[in-house]
Parts: sequence; C-alpha cells; structure tokens
Amino acid sequence: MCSPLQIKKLLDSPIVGAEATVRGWIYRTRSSGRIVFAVVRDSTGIIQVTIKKGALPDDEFEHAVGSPIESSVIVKGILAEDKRAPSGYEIRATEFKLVGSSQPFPITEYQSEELLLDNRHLWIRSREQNAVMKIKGSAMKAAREWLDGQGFTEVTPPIFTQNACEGGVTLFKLKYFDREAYLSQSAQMYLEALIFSLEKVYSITPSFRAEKSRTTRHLTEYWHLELEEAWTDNVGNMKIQEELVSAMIAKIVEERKEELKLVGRDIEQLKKIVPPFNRVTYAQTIERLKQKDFKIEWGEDLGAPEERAVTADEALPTFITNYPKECKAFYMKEDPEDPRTYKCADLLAPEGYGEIIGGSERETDITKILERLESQCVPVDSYQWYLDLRKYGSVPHSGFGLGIERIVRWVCKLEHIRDAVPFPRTVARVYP
Ligand code: NSS
Repeated sequence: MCSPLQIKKLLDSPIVGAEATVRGWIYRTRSSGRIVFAVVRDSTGIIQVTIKKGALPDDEFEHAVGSPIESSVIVKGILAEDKRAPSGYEIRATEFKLVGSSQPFPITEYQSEELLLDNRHLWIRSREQNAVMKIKGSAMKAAREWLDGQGFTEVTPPIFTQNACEGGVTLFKLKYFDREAYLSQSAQMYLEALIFSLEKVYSITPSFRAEKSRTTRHLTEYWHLELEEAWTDNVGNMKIQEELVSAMIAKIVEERKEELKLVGRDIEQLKKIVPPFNRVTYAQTIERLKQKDFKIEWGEDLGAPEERAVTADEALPTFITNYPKECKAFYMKEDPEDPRTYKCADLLAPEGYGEIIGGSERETDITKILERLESQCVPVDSYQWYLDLRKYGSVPHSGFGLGIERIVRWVCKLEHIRDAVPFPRTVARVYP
C-alpha cells in the first residue's frame, strides 16, 4: 500500500483518480449485498469509503462487511468525487485491511449523560470531543507563544503545598509522610517568590478545589494558567489579561475554524474579542443588579446568576473591579482610594458564561497581611516564607489566574465545564 495520508490533507488538495490510502476507525457503516458504504474517521476528519465486491480480494470484502463501527482499518483505493458523501469525495477501495476489530460499541446515537461519562475513555473519540480538545490545544499554545513573546518565563511550581492560597474550605488534604499537606489550589504564592528572580513569570498547572457544589462551571481538578509580574499595578495587570485572552481567541479563530463550526460557535462573535474589554466597578455592578430586581447588597459576593445577568447581552468580556474585602483573599492590595475594597478584578466572559480570570495587585504591607491571616485564624507558621517576600526587597506586583476550561467552555458554548476536559474530575466523579 502507498503510505497513508491524513484525511484532512487528502481532502485539502484532492486529486481525483489518484490512488489514496487512509487509516483510521470505522465511524459509520452500512452494506447492501455486494457493496459496503463506510465512513472512516481519523484524528483530522472523515471520508466515505465504498467497498465493492469484486474490486478487491474476496476475504478483504468479507472483512469489510463484518467490521463493526470503531474497528481500526487501513483502506487503499481511488479517490472519486461523490456529491452525496459527507466531504464531497469518496475512496473506492481496492484494498481493505482490518487492523483491530471492535466489539459492539457501547455508545450509540442517543445516550444518557451518565453513560457517556462512564464511558468517557471511549466517548473522547467523538467528533465533538475531538474538536473541543483541538480548540483547547490551540488556546494553550497561543497563550505560551504570546507570553513568551512578551518576555515571560514559564516556570514549574509545586503541586504539594502546605499553604491555602484561596481559603481552607476547598482544600484537598493528604497525608504527606508524617505531616499534612494539600494539593495546590493556586501557584500564586510560588510565582510571587519567583518574580524576585525572573520578574515576569507564568505557569500552566493543574489546580485542585474540593468544590462540593455541583455546578456547571466547577471542576475539582482544572488547568490553571497563572501569571505574576513585578513592577505592575492592577491597571497593567488587566491590560495583560485582555491582550492575552484576545491572542488566545485570535489563534483559535485562525487555526480551528472547522472545529468551531462543529461545536456551533459563530466565528464572527469571536472576531469581536479585541481590547479594550468592558470595565465596571463592583459598586456599579450592584446598582445595575438592583435595577434588574436582584436582592443583593454591597458586600455580598456575586454568584453565577448575578454574573450571568451582568454579561448576558455583552459581546466583550467584562472586568469587575474593586470587590469588597470580605469577598476576596488575604493577599490582595487594599485600594487607598476606597479602603473597603481591593485593587482587584474578575474577568467575566460574555454571553453569561461567568468568571474566567481572577486577578489583583498584591498587598506589600506585611502588617496588613498578618492582620488578615490572624483575623481568619490561619496558622501563620506555614506562611513565614511568603511573608519573607515582603521583607527582602519587596516591590509592587500583580498577577492573575485564568481557568483554561472556563475559556474553552465559553468559546465552545459548552453547557457544562466537564466537556472542556477529557477526563473530568467533579464531586461526583473520579472514574475513568
Ligand atoms: O480562585 S481564583 O479566582 N484565583 C486564584 O486562584 C488566584 N490565586 C490566581 C492568581 O492570582 N494566581 O481562580 C482563578 C481562576 C478563576 O477565575 C477560574 O477561571 C478558575 O481559576 N477556577 C476554576 N475553574 C474550574 N473549576 C474550578 N473549581 C475553579 N476554581 C477557579
């Protein structure tokens, strides 16, 4: 057989009448006596294959008749035009090699969400999942390329830690030999230490949150892009965020048009995602929500319904700045212009998809940090190394954390965040 070609490559520059070999898995099949119509998929696309008795050895024809969906195959044949075929072309087989036959596939067209989750190791073969994973891959690549171009260094913070960065409630505790340790909620404190050497750093790591609530936007394990920059205030921090998110979206649009179409996302909406994004304060947001009949008072955190209401009709992402201190973590910088609030911002995706980034300028006043830790009854011992950062040449600095699955959920218009990750971990699920 001539060497196999990826289906997308074959269809991008089709040569009718030429010999072609593809390899992949049977996606659909039906036979009528002397002829088998199969659709073969590989990682790049699908193509129709017509296998006619007499056009290839009899035993190969029998294999084609008996090959259930998801059998792996190598097919050689002649490329022909066929208006009815899904891609407009088909391969008329002259050779058919069954590589690995499939047992009856447990996933058929209409399936419950539970069955799909139980069979996640098989469901990730679906075209939707394939598209989402490619979009996510492009998003992560774009982020790395853009950040490297801006002079950031990618660093590798630890996952085992003894610090709660985002509060004790969502910590995963574990036995670390004879001590207690946690799975990291955030690399932030380690990135803060690293700026004194590298100034501009970022990391892409899993983060862990023992979120007990079953929501459509919380995973217990998610991919976290975190960034920290010396000599930057919260205004500069927001600028980096909007440029980074725009660069990620632009790359997805450039590389993944077909996949976006497959998941039902209108590319024109994504092309509008360019800086500057919307900016409103928390106080303004509370007023707007009250006008929309929400029962919410200054000081209360925004939940999913509130975030949805704020952004449902927006085309651009929205920064909400200056949250009250009681809503946010101990490390944020008090805003001297409104000391009830922090110099912080959450970035909300448009169309009601909710928070995708949390960021802030960092508190440099060690006494304020100590007061906050003590008032929250946090044992200060394990934070001594973090407090050292304020003692040895402290500088103004800012940073943020971007939830990669949150971005993918928005871009791919996914109902549930679990479909933005191949093997989702939620309160209900750690298998498969
Ligand atoms: O809790 S955050 O808002 N902020 C931090 O962890 C900071 N310490 C990050 C930093 O400044 N380096 O989380 C940041 C983002 C948030 O905006 C979401 O996009 C995402 O992380 N996030 C999650 N994604 C999926 N599932 C869960 N449970 C989740 N929690 C946060």
